[in-house]
Amino acid sequence: MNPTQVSVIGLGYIGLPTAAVIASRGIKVCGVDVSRETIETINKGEIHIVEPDLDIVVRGAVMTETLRASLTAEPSDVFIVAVPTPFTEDRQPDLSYIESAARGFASVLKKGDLVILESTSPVGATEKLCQWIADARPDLKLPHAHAGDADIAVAHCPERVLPGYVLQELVANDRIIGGITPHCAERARDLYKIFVKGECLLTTARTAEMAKLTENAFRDVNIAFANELSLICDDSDIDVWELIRLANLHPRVNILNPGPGVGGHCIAVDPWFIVSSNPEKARLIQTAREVNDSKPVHVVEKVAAAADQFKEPVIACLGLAFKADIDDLRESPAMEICRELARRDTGQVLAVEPNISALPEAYSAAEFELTSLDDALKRANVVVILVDHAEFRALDRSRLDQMVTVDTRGIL
Ligand code: SAJ
Repeated sequence: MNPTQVSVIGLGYIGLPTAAVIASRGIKVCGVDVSRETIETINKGEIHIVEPDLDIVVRGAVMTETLRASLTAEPSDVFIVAVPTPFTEDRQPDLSYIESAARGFASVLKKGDLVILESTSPVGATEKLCQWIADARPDLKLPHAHAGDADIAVAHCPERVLPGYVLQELVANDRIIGGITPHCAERARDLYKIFVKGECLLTTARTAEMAKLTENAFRDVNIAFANELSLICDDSDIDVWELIRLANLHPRVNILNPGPGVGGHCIAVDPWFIVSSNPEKARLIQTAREVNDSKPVHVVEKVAAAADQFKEPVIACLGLAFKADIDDLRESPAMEICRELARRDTGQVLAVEPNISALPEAYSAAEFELTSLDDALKRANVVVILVDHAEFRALDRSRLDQMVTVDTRGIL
């Protein structure tokens, strides 16, 4: 039987599309967020993030009154938690957003409800979530302590969608569903079956937590390999892009792309959750993180050397987002590089980011100018490709003829 109402806690890059897709299946969805601005935007049928086609789905769901956003949690049959899980300064997982989300909806929980944690989490976080709920609601039996006769079902179902393809992947991807008990996993599967066309694979909460971390650590290690190659090639006067193209012709070799570093809120963060839980054994995973984190410094040095050729260097940095065709600046190496170039006084730094109209507040003190592609190309003598956005891939190469270029994405 379909739930009467689903609540999605956290209306960011994962929560909002999830809420909208469930609402598009005719189920009433209450989206909960701590930001009044986000709530007001969504309730107008608009969105606060860039994700292809999401605006259409949200507008449709709000107009048909299946989706509503609110600052406070309401009674529902299902609560999906999709809040951030950053790390602290010493690279330990920070679960405070999950804890405060749990305290926020615990008061409206009733017997028979299902709670799903979608946020990427270190192993053991779903059990902690159970305990936070139990602390707030001693009248309810949670499955970590009452396997046989729990009042609430709790499961971890990590999100696995790729920014830029979220709406397709939410429906098409297989889902790993880890229950605190097998019954919890079955309850969560019934929910996902409403909108997921991929397979729903049931396991324990701990395995599901580790599976998500493993997927992102796998990608991080592979990108680190490509980034390490790019550093070696720079020293050996070899074109890394040509090298990788040739090596990838081998039937069992598939090297990823080097870049300016690894950004985003997932791959640059999640491997640390494995490292922090077992630093002695997670040696390769830690080294990969360090290789990828060191890449922006190498790019800055390369750009500084290029700028040195000019008396008055004007550096156009193309792209600020953490990857192509999105607006997300979180942990973006491009942003880090622009800021460092400006900080070092390497020259005048112009940044071009076609997916944003202004720098978000957190970056408003940045010492560089945000401008259009046309303006930047008119003024610059050094051009740095930091993101392979469609606008830059389509650039007429002859416009760069008179300039020194540093291409971190291999698009020129
Ligand atoms: N990058 C490279 N070279 C590559 C591929 C990526 O430098 O060959 C860089 C990107 O430019 C970006 C970073 O890595 O800065 C991460 O980009 P991504 O496209 O690899 O991944 P995300 O962070 O957008 O999404 C990942 C996905 N995980 C995997 O592919 C294993 C996605 O499926 C997850 O849902 C998401 O993390 C998440 O939320 O965890």
